[in-house]
Amino acid sequence: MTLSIARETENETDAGTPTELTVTRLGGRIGARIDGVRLGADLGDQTVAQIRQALLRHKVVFFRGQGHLDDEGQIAFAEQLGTLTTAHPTVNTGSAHVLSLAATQGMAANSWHTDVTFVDHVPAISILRGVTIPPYGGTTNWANTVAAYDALPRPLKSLVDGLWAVHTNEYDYVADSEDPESDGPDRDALDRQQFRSTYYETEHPVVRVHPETGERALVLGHFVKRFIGLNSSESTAIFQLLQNRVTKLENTVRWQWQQGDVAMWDNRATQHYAVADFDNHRREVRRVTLVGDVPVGIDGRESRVVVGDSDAYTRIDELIS
Ligand SMILES: O=C(O)CCC(=O)C(=O)O
Ligand SMILES: [Fe+2]
Repeated sequence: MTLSIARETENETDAGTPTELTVTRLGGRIGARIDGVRLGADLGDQTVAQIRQALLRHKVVFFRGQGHLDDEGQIAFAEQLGTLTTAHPTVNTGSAHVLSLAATQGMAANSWHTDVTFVDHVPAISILRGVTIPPYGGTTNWANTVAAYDALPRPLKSLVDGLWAVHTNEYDYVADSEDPESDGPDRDALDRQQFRSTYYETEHPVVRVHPETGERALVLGHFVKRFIGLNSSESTAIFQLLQNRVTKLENTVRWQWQQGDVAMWDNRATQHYAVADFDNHRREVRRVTLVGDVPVGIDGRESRVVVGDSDAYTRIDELIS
């Protein structure tokens, strides 16, 4: 099958015709805005292929003006790109597939992470819809973990190429908090308890080979507990060193949300961080995720579950039956 290539512009002067999908780069290493498409069901194979191609290339893509979408529309769009996971392995969202992240007092996602890396089938793609956007702040940042790997000097590549990490959902929310004493309003505390209600632990290679592009990406983020074979102080030092590489500003893009925006990221090639700088304003974004492959390291070895059965989350039973 031949795919028609989405027209790509380096700047916003080349707007294209209204019906034509255009991809406008937002930075040298990550991020593009896609215009000219109204998201929803029945986009057609060609449009879906163009969106996927832009996503694989730019790692995170943004769509403005999708305020017509409700949960069903978001799901219908997502299903054209893959199989939906359930909303979350542990958090009861009241919805089969949609995870609502609503906050008036900061949020739990203001720390660099890749979504749900504590299971083996790490989601491939996350699609986030801006429902209620505060008057200021509340931006989200993404970092390109393929570019971060590529930019490593040879000695650091040698270090990570054979390194494995243990990921768990026992993420320490107060570890990086500006005010750990006052952290944890009741609602948040409840969410965190639920987040950890079932314990998951999975070993992933620190460098995975992307199943669609063949690129090498770093698999890190805040669910990393330690590195296999290193003690905790060595783990902390190496983790910090590598995270500093991933989150270098040149490697990131920052999105200023408007209501009705949709952000879609390749969760196999990015980390992200939502900035909790919107005071007591309301902010709600809603997320769906698509089932991903089990990561594979450079030597062909697959990630390994240590604790927890996430088959219901990744709906593996339904996929193979
Ligand atoms: O609130 C946001 O912008 C992002 C939250 C997040 O980490 C996610 O949706 O996976
Ligand atoms: Fe996230």
